[in-house]
Amino acid sequence: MSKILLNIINKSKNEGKKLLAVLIDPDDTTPAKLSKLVTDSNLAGVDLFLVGGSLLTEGNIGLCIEQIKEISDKPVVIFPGSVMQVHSSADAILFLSLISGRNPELLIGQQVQAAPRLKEIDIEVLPTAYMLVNGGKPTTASYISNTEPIPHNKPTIAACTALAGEFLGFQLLYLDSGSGAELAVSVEMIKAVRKTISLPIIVGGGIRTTQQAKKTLQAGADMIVIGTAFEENASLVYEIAKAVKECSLSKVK
Ligand code: 1GP
Repeated sequence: MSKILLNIINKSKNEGKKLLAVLIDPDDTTPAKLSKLVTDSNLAGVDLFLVGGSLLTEGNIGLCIEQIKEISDKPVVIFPGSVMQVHSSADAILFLSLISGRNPELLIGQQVQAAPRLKEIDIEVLPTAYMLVNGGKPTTASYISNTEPIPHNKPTIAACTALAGEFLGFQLLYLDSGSGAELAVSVEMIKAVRKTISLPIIVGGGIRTTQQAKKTLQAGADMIVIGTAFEENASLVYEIAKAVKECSLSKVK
């Protein structure tokens, strides 16, 4: 299996180039909204698209990926809420294990079911240690996963969990306070995790402003993921993408 995207992410991290991912939940979009967001994202210079959701009801992930690919040549990566979201039209999948939780189904159960299908369709598999962090209110992710998120003000728990993920051999670490979180992952928590591990760190959940995006990247995130704020206002992608580039430049200097 290829490692194209993983190599790009690692190279970006080593060069201090920060990345912006736009999250699209197939349930929360329409063809017209998606077309605008993908077009704006392309023009703004985002790095990749994530597609998926903790719970999909009406949205069709396959159609959504295909529509993105008609407009953009940026990588499209599945961010799966369950094994049902595996789809062959994507470039890659975040192969998540929910290591902040103690639900065996999301630590290894779904992965066993997905593995033979992933081998068959041959998309890039990105082994990702996924950690849910309390974002101030229950999110679909915390409810559906039936797990307790890491308390918002416990950076040490996050750092120890992340280190265990690195020792277990995951290639990426994703700190997420859940879609639409009131509180984004704190600067203190990101710094503690950054100090402890050397894996690329992805941070998402509740990032709505340029300032928050910058704070998150300056604290040590290598990639940020934004969904809700762009669903509400696609044009925001221009200023956030600019801020991400500025953070990259300041790191390179
Ligand atoms: C959720 O990290 C993502 O899993 C993005 O969250 O929708 O709050 O931007 P938002």
